[in-house]
Amino acid sequence: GLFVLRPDGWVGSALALRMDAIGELEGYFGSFLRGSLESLVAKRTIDARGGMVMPGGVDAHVHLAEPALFGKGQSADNYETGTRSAICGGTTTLITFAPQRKSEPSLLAALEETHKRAQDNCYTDYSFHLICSNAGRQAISEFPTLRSKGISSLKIYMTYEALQLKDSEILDVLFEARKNKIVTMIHAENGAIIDWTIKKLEEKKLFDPKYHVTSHPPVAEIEATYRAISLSEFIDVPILIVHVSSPSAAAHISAAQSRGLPIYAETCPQYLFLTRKDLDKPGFEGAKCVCSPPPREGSQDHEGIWKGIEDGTFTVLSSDHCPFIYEDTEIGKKSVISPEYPNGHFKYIPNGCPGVETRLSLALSANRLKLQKFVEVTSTNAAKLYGLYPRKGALIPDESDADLTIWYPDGELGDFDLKNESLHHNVDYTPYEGRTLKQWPRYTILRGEVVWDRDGEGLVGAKGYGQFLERGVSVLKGSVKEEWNVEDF
Ligand code: DUC
Ligand code: ZN
Ligand code: ZN
Ligand code: ZN
Repeated sequence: GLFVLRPDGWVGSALALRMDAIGELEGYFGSFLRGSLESLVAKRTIDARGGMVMPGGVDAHVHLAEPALFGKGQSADNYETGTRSAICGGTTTLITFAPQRKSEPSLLAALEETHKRAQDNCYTDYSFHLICSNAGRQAISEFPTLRSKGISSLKIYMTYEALQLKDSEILDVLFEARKNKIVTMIHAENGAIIDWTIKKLEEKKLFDPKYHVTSHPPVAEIEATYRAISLSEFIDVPILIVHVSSPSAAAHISAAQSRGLPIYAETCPQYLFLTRKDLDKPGFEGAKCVCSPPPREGSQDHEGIWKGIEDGTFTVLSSDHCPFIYEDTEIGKKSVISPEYPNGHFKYIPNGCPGVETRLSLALSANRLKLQKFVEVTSTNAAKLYGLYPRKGALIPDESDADLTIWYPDGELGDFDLKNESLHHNVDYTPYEGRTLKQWPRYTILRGEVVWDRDGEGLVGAKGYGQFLERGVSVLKGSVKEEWNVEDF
């Protein structure tokens, strides 16, 4: 559809717009649109004078309909409910995971299975990162085929029995990823430190949810982050460290970047807004905020992560939406409660928090980032790193889809308290219940269609409108390597 815009406000799908940076927008409208509007014929006009218009959010870390691999439990959101939740919060593109089981040698099989789950069910556009947990010969030999099917990224784990790769297997993956221009995402926590600490806590009969934090100490993340950087440097290949929670881990990343290495990093709202105290609640309540890595100590850690976003250490701010129903005693977080463990046992609590719908609003309401930086880390950079740019993450004439999020200017909406009942995921809680927000998207637009109209009917998108996106290679500087001199290996 064609939209029309008014000066100082808005953007239309068929129009030429260049906007990596919201900061450029006002000037742009001023010079480009003024005077040219009258000639446009539109199906619909939205007056967004004074509003903030941004490319739709790109959330590159979302778990939907995955089998239980991080503890017990089962994903609360499928492709329908997860993508629905996303558009209501201003996100128009998701990159979710296609998980390979250790017992399954093929990555392509995992890809096909995941396609079936998503097909015709999505409200957002979408793609997949393959989770590689069996890095045997077959999986490795499939990298070129993955590329031909539009997949240009993988995730691997340095922890979790069901997923963990040995360092030698990580090298196998990185070596082949380099040849195929694939970006490897790494869950960097030292599995042995975690397992050892869990054993010690169990010996002392310490099972409450808060011990999840004790069992995932910062040093586990710091050590694994440094090791991942070393392995990447050895192979000379780009990696992205996912869900970084600890400023000391971020310091290793920043030092590596200063040496010119293609090390990218991601953080998530839980590391900006939650602390270990959110897990230290009476009874089982703390289970709501069990995720890995866990929320850290307090405001100093939050400050360190915000600074890392501001100074460019972090490339992307993703949700790591990994949803589990709290009250469900069969497959939800409460499935780990038993007569033996009346407050549950932390090691069985499924790891993950919901957050695909609240990511943009939380970050924008914090009023901390320059708008340009906000757009970069929540949309543009993910599109660039994962091969979706400039179709996504930007508004460039003839090249970008008309994916937009429109916000009221600061203060116009007034403060309001976040309530789970206003969200659209299939989860019975949000870790951010009761938090005061200042921003919520007024409209979300996907390929020229309004899919979220906050002050109108709310959700107006259609299930199945979302399309699978074939991705190319990263366009971030230094992230695609030239051929090696083969004698080097
Ligand atoms: N890692 C994730 O990326 N998501 C949820 C749990 C985990 O450990
Ligand atoms: Zn992870
Ligand atoms: Zn994890
Ligand atoms: Zn995750």
